[in-house]
Amino acid sequence: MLSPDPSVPLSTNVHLLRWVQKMTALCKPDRVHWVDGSQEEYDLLCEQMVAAGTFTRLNEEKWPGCFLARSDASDVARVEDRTYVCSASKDGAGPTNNWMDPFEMKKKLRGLFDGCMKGRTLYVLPYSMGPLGSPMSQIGVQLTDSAYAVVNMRIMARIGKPVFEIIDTTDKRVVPCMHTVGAPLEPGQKDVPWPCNTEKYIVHFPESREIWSYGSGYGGNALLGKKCFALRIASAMARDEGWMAEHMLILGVENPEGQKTYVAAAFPSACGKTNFAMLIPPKHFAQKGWKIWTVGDDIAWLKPGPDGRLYAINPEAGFFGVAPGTSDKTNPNAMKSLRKNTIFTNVALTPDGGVWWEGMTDEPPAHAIDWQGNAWTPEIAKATGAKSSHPNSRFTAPASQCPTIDPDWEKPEGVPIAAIIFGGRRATTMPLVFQAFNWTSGVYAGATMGSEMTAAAAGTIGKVRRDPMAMLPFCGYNMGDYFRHWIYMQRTLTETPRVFHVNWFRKDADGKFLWPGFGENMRILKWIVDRATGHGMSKESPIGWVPHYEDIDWTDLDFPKEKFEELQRFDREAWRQEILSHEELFLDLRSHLPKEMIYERELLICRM
Ligand code: TSX
Ligand code: MN
Repeated sequence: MLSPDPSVPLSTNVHLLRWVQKMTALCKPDRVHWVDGSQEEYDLLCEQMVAAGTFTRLNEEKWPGCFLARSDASDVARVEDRTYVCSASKDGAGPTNNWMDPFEMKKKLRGLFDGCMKGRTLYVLPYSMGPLGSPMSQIGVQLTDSAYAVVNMRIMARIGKPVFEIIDTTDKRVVPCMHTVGAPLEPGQKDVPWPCNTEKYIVHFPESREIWSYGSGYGGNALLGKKCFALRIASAMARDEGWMAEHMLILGVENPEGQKTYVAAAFPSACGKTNFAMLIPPKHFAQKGWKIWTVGDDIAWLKPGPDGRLYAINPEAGFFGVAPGTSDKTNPNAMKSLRKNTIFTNVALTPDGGVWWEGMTDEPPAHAIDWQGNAWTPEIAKATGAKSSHPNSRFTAPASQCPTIDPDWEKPEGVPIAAIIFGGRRATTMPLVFQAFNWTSGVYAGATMGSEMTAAAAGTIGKVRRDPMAMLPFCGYNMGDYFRHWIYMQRTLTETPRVFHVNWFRKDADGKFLWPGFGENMRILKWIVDRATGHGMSKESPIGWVPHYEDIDWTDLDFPKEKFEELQRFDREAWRQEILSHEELFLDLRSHLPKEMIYERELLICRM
């Protein structure tokens, strides 16, 4: 039940109470609201946002419990150039992070936060990343003036009273998270539907384990449990404590005998990570009894278990997925997950009170209201190129609504990981699949992974953007030290996961995709699981173990051997270039690069 007076503290922890008091004095909100996490509270906040024009309630019959939010046109994505890792030394953050002296930054932030919540409500939002009470979970408390952040966090994390109880009854450390949209209201000033500030700061203090976010209400800038905590702060905690915080999906592959093998996979953006996490096996596999179970689609926390294997939890409770391109064809399980109790941001509104986005259906609606609130028709789109939905528009949906959610997805000890998959979007060079020779060569494969830029500025198309382990924007410390931590993890494990690299996006000479992808990826996944469990066959190549044509189950797919050989072809000239560009990455990271990375590169050169 919702408390009649939400200003009454829901915790007795003196440190928490003192901090809230101090931050309230700094931010000067009109009201303080302790978030209990109840359905009534959620409904009330959504109702208030409907009244304020932030939310539109969707058609209750077709989209029960769903809302649409339109953000300010300038507040639509993470802001990497405004994201800081403020470790004690610049070296600690490394060359791939923005850095400022922590004392200077604190001073700057205190100035910005002084009076930043005038006219607004300060919400005290406690959350657990990971299942409540799991030994692998972590607790944060976000102070925010954004009701949008509160209701999204209720889907993405475990929040409210049970978390206050953990804070009050255990000595678990709490990560303090400050968030404001940076738009105080003068007395009598009318609010806008999406308040934000043109000045933005997303700041992490990895030593004191704090997050301060100023000026944005969108996604990763505002839902501080996700990228800020579960990746940037958690990666620094993990380094210190001997575990790993990774930008990875987790899925379980169940074979016809009922045995489940779990894999974790890291891909750069625009590779279809959410689609892969919810993969639907081809008919023949399904009929034989193969099943894919989803544990998570974005973040994995991995820790050595008592048996010396690596165990993973999904620290999140929902999916914050990119809407455009999601359809009953590309990802039916995502579509079923978002049919109810979902918050949509920056997609189009249809006349019947539903939502639509590019790629949702073959046939666009005849009329819609676009993400900026303007009339949109397919004719206007044809003439002007106007998109109905922002390319970074999102759905926030409860993971529990996914038809393939793994029965063990909230197991406190996590699930054992047998294989780690890296990948990228590469038109050339990279084969469909290879298995690294060992843990260290697998770390090398992850460290050097990348994607080709698709629609970037002129001249950059086809250029590989390196994104080590898909962590470039999310590592809370020096990337060179991060590679060392990966290598070091082997010492704490009696069984390391096998490491693989995949590329669903290799093209032929005519620029056509060689591989059908999507559900057909199951065939590759089966080989990966066969290899990781010690059954599958393979042959040696200069870059790793690769399947023979016969090692893949091709039932019901007309995929000739010649085409497979083209997909897997080792192009010596292309690999020369590839290895040279690895050196470019290593030059940037040279001061902290572990020598194993240099040795692996030398070995690769020798095998060529
Ligand atoms: O998500 C994708 N996956 C992984 C699925 C489990 N996508 C979409 C990427 C954008 C987010 C893919 N696109 C995949 C893929 O495996 N492969 C491709 C490339 C591709 C696109 C269209 C076709 C084939 C390949 N169409 C036909 O073959 C008809
Ligand atoms: Mn992500």
